[in-house]
Amino acid sequence: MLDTIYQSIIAGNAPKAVEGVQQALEAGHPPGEILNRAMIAAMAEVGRRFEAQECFVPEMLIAARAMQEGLKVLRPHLVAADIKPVGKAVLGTVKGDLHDIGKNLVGMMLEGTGLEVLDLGVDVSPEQFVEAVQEHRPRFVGMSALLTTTMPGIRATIEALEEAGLRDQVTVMVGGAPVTQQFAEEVGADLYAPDASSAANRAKAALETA
Ligand code: B1M
Repeated sequence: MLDTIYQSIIAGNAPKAVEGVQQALEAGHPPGEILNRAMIAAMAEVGRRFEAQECFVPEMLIAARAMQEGLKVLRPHLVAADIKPVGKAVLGTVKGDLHDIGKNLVGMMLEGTGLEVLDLGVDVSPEQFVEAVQEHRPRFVGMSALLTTTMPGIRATIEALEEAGLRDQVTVMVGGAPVTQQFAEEVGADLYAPDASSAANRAKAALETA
């Protein structure tokens, strides 16, 4: 069953991926297992094939769409429904970067900790992050970058928050495939997380020590 989801995502077959997720949930597979063992594993395989030039951008795009459709079904099962917001998080993929699958997962997992997540989407400029912080006064600002060329957007956003006098009021969390703990420290982020579940755990820990 998990293999059906895995193969459907790689093949970019969204209806079959959705059906697979529904069936796996009905069969009692834990949502985290469906996510990690079938869905994230499929995207990792798509990435490997792309690197090996065994598939190209269109295939990557339809695989991503199948993953997103499957995630819509899985989402309510990943997010605990009855948790009241313990604070707000503004989240976005940095300027010039259109990758949002990982960011969306991080958003869902943060919601699972009880945070209210304000998702600014993709291609978010430093100015848009600053405006959102001014408007919503969140506890966390989360930035995702998937391209080495867009990683400088994280530093630029932290600098823009400093210039606006907002840096001390927020906990900045960063992540994305090319982002590392070392990079996070270099640009002055508060938290780095390698994946969505550790993003949630680190946000939770930060809330508990506040
Ligand atoms: Co793109 N792409 N892509 N792509 N793409 C990568 C990132 C790449 C590594 C593929 C490769 O070459 N092997 C490569 C980047 C190389 C580099 O910079 N080093 C690449 C490239 C080159 C490109 C284009 C330039 C291709 C082109 O047009 N020639 C182009 C750029 C477009 C742009 O953004 N301006 C492009 C386009 C695309 C698509 C649009 C086709 C599609 C994105 C669709 C979408 O997101 N809606 C796409 C995809 C799907 C990928 C790969 C295959 C998969 C990314 C993904 O969704 N992974 C990717 C290869 C790979 O990563 N192996 C690749 C699954 C997701 C669950 O993982 O996003 O890493 P990830 O998120 C994780 C963690 O990183 C972390 O938690 C998440 C969940 O566990 N995390 C955070 C993420 N954000 C976080 C934030 C946090 C904390 C943790 O705190 C706030």
